[in-house]
Amino acid sequence: MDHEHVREVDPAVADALAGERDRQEQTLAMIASENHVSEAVLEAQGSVLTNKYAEGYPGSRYYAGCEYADEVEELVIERAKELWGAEHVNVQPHSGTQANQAVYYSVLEPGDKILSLELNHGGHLSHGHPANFTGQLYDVEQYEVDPESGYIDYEGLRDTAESFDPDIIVSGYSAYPRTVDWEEIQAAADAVDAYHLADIAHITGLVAAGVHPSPVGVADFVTGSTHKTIRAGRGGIVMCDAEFADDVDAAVFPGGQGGPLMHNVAGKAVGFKEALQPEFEEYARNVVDNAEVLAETLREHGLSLVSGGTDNHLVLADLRDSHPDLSGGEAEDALAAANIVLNGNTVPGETRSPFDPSGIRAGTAGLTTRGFDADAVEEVGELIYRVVDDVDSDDVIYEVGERVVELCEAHPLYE
Ligand code: DSN
Repeated sequence: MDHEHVREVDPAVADALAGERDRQEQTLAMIASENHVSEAVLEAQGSVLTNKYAEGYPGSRYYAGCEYADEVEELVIERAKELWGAEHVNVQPHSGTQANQAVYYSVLEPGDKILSLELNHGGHLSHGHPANFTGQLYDVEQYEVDPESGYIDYEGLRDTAESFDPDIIVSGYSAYPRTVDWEEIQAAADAVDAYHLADIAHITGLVAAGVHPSPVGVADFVTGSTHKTIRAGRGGIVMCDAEFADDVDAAVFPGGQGGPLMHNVAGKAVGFKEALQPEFEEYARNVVDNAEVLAETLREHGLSLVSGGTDNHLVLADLRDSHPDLSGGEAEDALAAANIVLNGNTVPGETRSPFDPSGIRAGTAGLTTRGFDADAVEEVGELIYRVVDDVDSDDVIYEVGERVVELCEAHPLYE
């Protein structure tokens, strides 16, 4: 991975790529939506398939020369069906947001109604935020987490569904640390004759490995991204029952996208093959166990966690109780200076701005890929707390940063 060809043509970009590689090697990737793919996935994504236009679907393309593109796309579809058990899969969405876009486009008209979780409560921009096309094209109402427990307020969701009468209910979240009760949300959708979209972008790998219940076969549509807990490189995916297959396919192409990014589709093929190996289940279990260790360590130091802990790959700490004068943005900056990369995040009942929110969100998918075990994650939790508790101390940031580099060197990424 020395990018010698890039260096020959473009030293500035080669330097940036080398810098990014070093950054990833020497820092802890704890942004809950990030992970590290294998060199095999990197190779597939950097392959000659970037040259190929393959508008259409396997066996029915608009251009000649698609025999290898067909082969790859058919493999991804087959593997995705095996991983998640869906009747129909579209593997062409460029991202999770474009997978969601395809679902909306397949069954909604502009002005139709979406019921989704509020962004500050763990939702996602593409679920109806005013700054996103969904908030502008559709009529959006939102449900929340219970302010006391931090768990989805399923009763409130049902009540809002009854009064709002949505055309689609969106479940699946970006900053929700707990198991989702898909059946409960499906029942709320059934009661008002609405579709149900479960966006499992964050937990795609956990669902594939069976360490989180699956919404496939429960919700009408399931979307995901392929680069988070599933480690198959950048991209999105839509799964649905056979009855929606044609509409979803038409909504992806030609409805919302042109030619698929076939090199990314190849990355999905390789990543999904890796996820079908028995060791992936162990990986996913370790991700969840490590998140629990992280939650416990932060809790022991007195940090308030939204919902009190975690069932999945992420923890969300609300700093307002333990450190009322510290914003999530300040914590993020101090931690980044100490080589721990996570993000400031809004929390339920947010009182600051989204640009400088009250919480921090941390995930364990990347660390687990590097082989961090419970003891190492506990130490990382201690280091996070040291920085959060003393963001103005250059000495603490220096010492923690040095220790993080040692931990990273003991868990190399790309040999
Ligand atoms: N930006 C991603 C996240 O961090 O959750 C979701 O798209």
